[in-house]
Amino acid sequence: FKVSRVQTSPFDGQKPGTSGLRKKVKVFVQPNYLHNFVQATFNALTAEKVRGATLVVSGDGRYFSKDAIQIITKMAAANGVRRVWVGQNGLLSTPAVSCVIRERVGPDGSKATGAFILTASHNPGGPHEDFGIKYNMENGGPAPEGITDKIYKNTTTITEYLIAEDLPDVDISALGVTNFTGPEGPFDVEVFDSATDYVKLMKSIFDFESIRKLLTSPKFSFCYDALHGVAGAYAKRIFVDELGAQENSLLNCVPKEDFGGGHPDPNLTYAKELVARMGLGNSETQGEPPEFGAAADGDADRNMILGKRFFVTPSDSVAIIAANAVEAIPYFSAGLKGVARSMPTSAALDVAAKHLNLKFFEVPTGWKFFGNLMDAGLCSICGEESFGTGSDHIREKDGIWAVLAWLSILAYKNKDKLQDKLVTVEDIVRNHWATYGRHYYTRYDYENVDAGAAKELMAYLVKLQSSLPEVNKIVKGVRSDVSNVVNADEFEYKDPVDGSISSHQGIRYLFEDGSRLIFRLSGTGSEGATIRLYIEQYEKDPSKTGRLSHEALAPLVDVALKLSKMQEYTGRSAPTVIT
Ligand code: VG1
Ligand code: CO
Repeated sequence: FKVSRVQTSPFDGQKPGTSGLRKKVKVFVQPNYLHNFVQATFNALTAEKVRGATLVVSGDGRYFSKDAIQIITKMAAANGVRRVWVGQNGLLSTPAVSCVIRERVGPDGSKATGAFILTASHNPGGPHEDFGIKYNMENGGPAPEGITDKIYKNTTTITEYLIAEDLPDVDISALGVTNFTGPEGPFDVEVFDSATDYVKLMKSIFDFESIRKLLTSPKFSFCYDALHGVAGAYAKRIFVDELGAQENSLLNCVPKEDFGGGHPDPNLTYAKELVARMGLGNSETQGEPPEFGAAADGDADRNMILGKRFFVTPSDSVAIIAANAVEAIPYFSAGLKGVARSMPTSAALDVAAKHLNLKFFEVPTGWKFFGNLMDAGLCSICGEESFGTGSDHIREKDGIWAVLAWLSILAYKNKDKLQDKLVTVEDIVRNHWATYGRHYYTRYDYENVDAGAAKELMAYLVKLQSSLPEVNKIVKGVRSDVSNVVNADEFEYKDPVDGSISSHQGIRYLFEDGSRLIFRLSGTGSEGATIRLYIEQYEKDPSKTGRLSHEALAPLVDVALKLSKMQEYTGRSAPTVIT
């Protein structure tokens, strides 16, 4: 093939957010739009590192992925990349990409140096919805801010990109290696099985035999909903073939370019079918719900864990996994190095870490900050309130890993006892609350708010936060039964490993009784602004941990809405989604 240099000019707004660049498909399909971002990334990595590299290119299979894979492959060839690895049909979950970078060895002994992941995660897909792209580094984790800032800077000054226009399209549905020759020598594209490496890694972490006993016991029943995301490419292999679950326990496990028209976000609002099956929500269920249910997002890095008629908050989930990991999961049997959560995630993990005498870290939202801690051997398990949970087995959050972690805990709690009464998901959570106290928790999302209005609201909160007497006057005026705000700030993080500083990571109002209100702007949307409001209240008294969450939190919700003048600024009387 030949290398062409194509003249181009910058596009506005190619700034990677919390997790890569996400835009409407109609934005991505503009001539040169994807090309500019990819070349800006190559330039940020430097030509020296790109030349000879082995790159993974795949994603959640959403609309435009197949075209994007061909474009990126041609650009990689032209930029001197040695080989490109593609999951069959372009499918690799985000955690599987991380696994492939870290674990896979090619037929010729090669190892990957990085990856383009093609996904907009939990955002809907299809010609009128979102596409996304992000770059992951040689440790398997998202590019750090130093790199994403460089990528963005490059997109604002770009004048040309390199592409091998005459390179034929590669058939990504067929396994195998295709060899090409360019001006600098050989270039290969290898299409490999999407699941093999990931399944192997899971089997090295968990005791599949004990999970299999649980899943095949007549006492237990199971349900998994992939919401037509890429998790479907792993679910049958792992849950049915390896672990013996019934085939009909899989819902929506055929990956689709538009996620079947749904919103591939595993929460109580969007995972409707699963929620109904589990006997939650208003819908009528047919028959007895399963004992355990779980769902994934589009790229399968998120998870929602449900028991029979019972919802586990993600903040509780990571705390419970951390508290039980050493006993229940072979990978952790030697002990945990430490645990970490993102700032808006509830303090349930903090309390568990204290009891267990573990190192603990609080990082900004987004997975990129956990990786440094893990690379430095400081953190084994981490999580976010946004249905993200994971460990140092890879450098991304991992939806199926979280399900296997829960199944391991259930298997452990029920070992030798499967003939008696089952210890359920709900039992495990209530026991945890009885030991550690409960963090009542909810998140309100105001999606697609006018960007200017959202900025004003945040600016107002930053200003207000500097005068605690004024804050407390408002708080007491709304609810006299809510405790005082004793601290407020804009969260800033200094990475303990490399010393880098990330500021403006959300506004915190911290109350005397441990309650917290947090406000931040989303960095993953593709249109307008999304305001997130996180509300948390700690209850230590075991006799008070069984309340309904929305009732327990009602006073704080009231305070949050008045304090932020939410309706005044946004014109919204209710959030778009409550999780
Ligand atoms: C959201 C979540 C954050 C998560 C990020 C990526 O970011 O709040 O916790 O890490 O999505 O998840 P934001 O900036 O919109 O609040 V995913 O599953 O999109 O890779
Ligand atoms: Co995701």
